[in-house]
Amino acid sequence: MPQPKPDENARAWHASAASKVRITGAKVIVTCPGRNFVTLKIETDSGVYGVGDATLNGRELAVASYLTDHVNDCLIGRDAHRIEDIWQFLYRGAYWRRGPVTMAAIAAVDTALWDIKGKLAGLPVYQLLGGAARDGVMVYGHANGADVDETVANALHYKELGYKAIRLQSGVPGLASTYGVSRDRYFYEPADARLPTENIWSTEKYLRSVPPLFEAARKALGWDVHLLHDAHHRLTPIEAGRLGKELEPYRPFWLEDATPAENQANFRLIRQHTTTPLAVGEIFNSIWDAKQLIEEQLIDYIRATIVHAGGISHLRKLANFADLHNVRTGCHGATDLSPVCMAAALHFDLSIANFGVQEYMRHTAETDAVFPHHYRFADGMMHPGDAPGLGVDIDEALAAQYPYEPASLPVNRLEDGTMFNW
Ligand code: GCO
Ligand code: MG
Repeated sequence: MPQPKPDENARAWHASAASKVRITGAKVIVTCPGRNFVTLKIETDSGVYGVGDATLNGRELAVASYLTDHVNDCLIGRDAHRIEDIWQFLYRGAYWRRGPVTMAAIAAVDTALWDIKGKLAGLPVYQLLGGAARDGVMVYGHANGADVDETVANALHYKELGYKAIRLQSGVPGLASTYGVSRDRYFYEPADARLPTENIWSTEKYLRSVPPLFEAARKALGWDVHLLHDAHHRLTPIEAGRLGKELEPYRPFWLEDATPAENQANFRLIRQHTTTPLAVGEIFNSIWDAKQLIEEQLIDYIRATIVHAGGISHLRKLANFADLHNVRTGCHGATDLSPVCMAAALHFDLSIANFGVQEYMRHTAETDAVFPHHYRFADGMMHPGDAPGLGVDIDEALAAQYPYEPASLPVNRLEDGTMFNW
């Protein structure tokens, strides 16, 4: 066989340009069907388009502007197939790396491009990611209530619905309001007012309230269901160590966000005192936020998610790194992450080796109508469905009927007025 001459090689290589799918448009859609969502829609000359979630709770318009003012024009003319190249262009090319606004914007582009690639291939995205590594995705639901009895009654209801994993959050005696405790059984929405509401917090009262909640829950629910709890960054490491130790007899699946994690070494102290599994990372936006936590095996579950941590591409990298260190995933899935993120998360969860659990809070009927989707829930498990791409869409005409409404997350003060963690 004669070797091809260099110029023939070059021609063959350039011929692949014919398979390019050019991006012809990118637009941001902001809608508020009960709460604000930011969606990026990328269009191509093939007629196929893709969608990506860009919602950053309470800071929605910052990401919308980042995309509209700094990203969308750069996408026009690029080959939509080159997901990694576009990711690197937006990450390295920005000079200003990381941060929730930048990474949510990159996530939206990345997610929309995976959607496009799936639609062009005629395959659901999980097939492009290596195929299903399990039959379905175990999700946890939120049982909460004003007191222990109400929380346990709600947990029983979730068990009847088939949930295999349930998060327990209860009102704290002596405190007027508690994070994670909603007015509605299914729809928890922390962004509750135009400007931040100021709540009062007492760690002492809280710490007294959690072990009795778990004791009552185990009595009522038995041992065949996973129980989870979120401390929402309210504890010091030593307080978290104590709570973890006190919960050990009830075998919690995890204690979430025990302490703030800017200082990753915080978790060493917690680990020295308890074998309760630890989860953290819903506010992380990059693999670098979790490097030490993972390398030193200071956590058991990483909660970073598609929309806030650079999309499917970056989250896969993070999950693969975590897998080397026995850390599993437990992606954030509160209602402020749109159904577009939920769909992407389910494709990701289904395909990775070290999946742990997926948070699932049902969206309102208004939100579901704006974002028609193929994912489904049955017996405590979810599946993204087999539609090509992500299997989720945005009804733009309906979205336009719900204009943006400013809304903020509350803030917290200690009983003496000291500003505290939300
Ligand atoms: C969770 C989270 C939420 C967040 C909310 C903030 O575990 O689901 O802690 O309750 O507070 O998503 O945007
Ligand atoms: Mg949380």
